[in-house]
Amino acid sequence: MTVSKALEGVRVLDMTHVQSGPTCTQILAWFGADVIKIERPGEGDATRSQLRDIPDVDSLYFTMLNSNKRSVTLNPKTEAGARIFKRLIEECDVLVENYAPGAIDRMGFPWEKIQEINPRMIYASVKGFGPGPYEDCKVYENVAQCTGGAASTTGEIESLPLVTGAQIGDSGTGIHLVAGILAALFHREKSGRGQRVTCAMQDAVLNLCRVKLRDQQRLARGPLKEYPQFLNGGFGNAVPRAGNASGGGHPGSVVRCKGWETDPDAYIYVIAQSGAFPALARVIGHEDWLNDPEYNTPEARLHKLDQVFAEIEKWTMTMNKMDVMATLNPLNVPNGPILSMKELAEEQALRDTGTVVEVDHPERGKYLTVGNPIKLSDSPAVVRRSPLLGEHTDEVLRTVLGLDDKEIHAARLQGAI
Ligand code: CAO
Repeated sequence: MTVSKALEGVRVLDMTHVQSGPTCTQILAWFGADVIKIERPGEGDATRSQLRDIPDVDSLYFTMLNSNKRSVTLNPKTEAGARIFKRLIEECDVLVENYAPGAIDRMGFPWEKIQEINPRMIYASVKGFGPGPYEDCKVYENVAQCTGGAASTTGEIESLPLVTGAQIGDSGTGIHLVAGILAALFHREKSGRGQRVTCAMQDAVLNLCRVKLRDQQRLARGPLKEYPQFLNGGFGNAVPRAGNASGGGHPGSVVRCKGWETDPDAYIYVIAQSGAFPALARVIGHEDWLNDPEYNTPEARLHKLDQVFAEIEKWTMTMNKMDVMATLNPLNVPNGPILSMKELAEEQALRDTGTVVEVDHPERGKYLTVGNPIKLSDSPAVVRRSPLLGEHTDEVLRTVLGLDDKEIHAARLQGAI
C-alpha cells in the first residue's frame, strides 16, 4: 500500500477559534493539509485557557481540537501583521475563519480584497446565522441547537426543551464546512478560481434535524403514529419532543438492564424492527405474541408499544447491557448499549482503529483524543499533538514566506507576531 496524504500540498490559513472552525481545520490537517493556525500574540485561541485541568497548560478543550496544526502568532491589525497576513493569503489555498460576523473585514481583508490578492483562494466561514435578520449575532453551540430545531424536538414529552451532548452546532457545522471546502478545491481544479464557502450553524443543525422537518409536514396530514403522543395525548401544531422514541420507521426505546439502580448507564436501546420481531419475542419469552393479532403486526403493535417495551425490559433487567447486546446481535435485533465516556475511552476496538488515540504533549504529558473518524484506505491519519502557542511562528515566516531575521525581528518589535 502506498501511504500518501490525501490533501498533501494544500495549505490552510486557519483563522479559527473555539470549536466549530477548529473542528473543520483539524479534519483538513488529518487529511494531510498544512494547517497554519493564526493566533493573537500573547493570548492565542481562548480555549487554550478555558476549562483547564492543569494550571498553565493548554486545556484539553484546545489540545483535542487542534492536533496536526502549526501555530503562528500574528496580529493582522498591525502594519507589519497586515503585510505578513497578505503574504500568507498569497501562499495559502484555503482560508478558514469563524470569528464574529465582519471580524475579518474589520481586519482590512474583505472577500473582494482576498480574491484580488489570490484569486485561487477558497475562503470558508462559519457563522451563527445565514443572511437575514440575525446575520450579525454571535452564536455558541447551544444557541445553534435551540435555533436549528434540535432543542424543540429533544427531551421528555411534557418537559423542557433539551440540548444534546453531541456538539452538532459547533463540530456539526465544522464538518459541513469541510465538505464545502473539498468541493471548492475540486471545482478549482477545473475553474482555476477559488470561491466563498459559508455554512451557518442554524442551517447545519437544521440539516441534521431534517427528519423533524419531514415530520412537521407529515403532521399536517395527520397524527404521527410512531410518536408516543399518538396514544398518550395528541399533537399541537408543531413536531413535539418524543423522549427516546425512535425517529425511524421502527419503534425503539431505552430499557433498564441489570445494575441500573446504581449504574446510571446500565441501559440499552432496543429497536423492535419488524423483521427481527419474531426472534425478539421468542428470546424474551413471548412466543405467544406471534399468533396474537394484537401483537403480530407492526400496525397492531403501535397500540401496544408500552406493553411491548415493558416486557422487553423485564428480560433486559435480568442481564447486564453487554450480555443483552451479545444475545440480541445474533438475532439481528438492532440495539445499542448506553456506553459511558469511561467505557468509550477504554474500548480496545476504538484504540485499534485510531478513533481514540493517546498523544504525548511536552507540557501536559499523555492525553486521549478522538482521532479521525473518517478512514481513507491509502491515506491513514496520524494524529500529532496540538502546537504550543506560536511554536511555528519563525519556521512559517522563514520557510513559507521567505522572511529574513531582520524582518522577523521588526515584526516582533511591533507586536505583530
Ligand atoms: N489578532 C488580533 N485580533 C484578533 C485576532 C488576531 N490574531 N484574531 C481575532 N481577533 C479579534 C477579532 O478581530 C475581533 O475583533 P473585533 O471585534 O474588533 O473585530 C476579536 O478578536 C473578537 O472576536 P470575536 O468577536 O469573534 O470573539 P468573541 O469571543 O467575542 O465571540 C464567538 C466568540 C464564537 C461567539 C464569535 O466568534 C462568533 O459568533 N463566531 C461565529 C460563530 C461560531 O463559530 N460560533 C461557534 C463558536 S464555537 O463554540
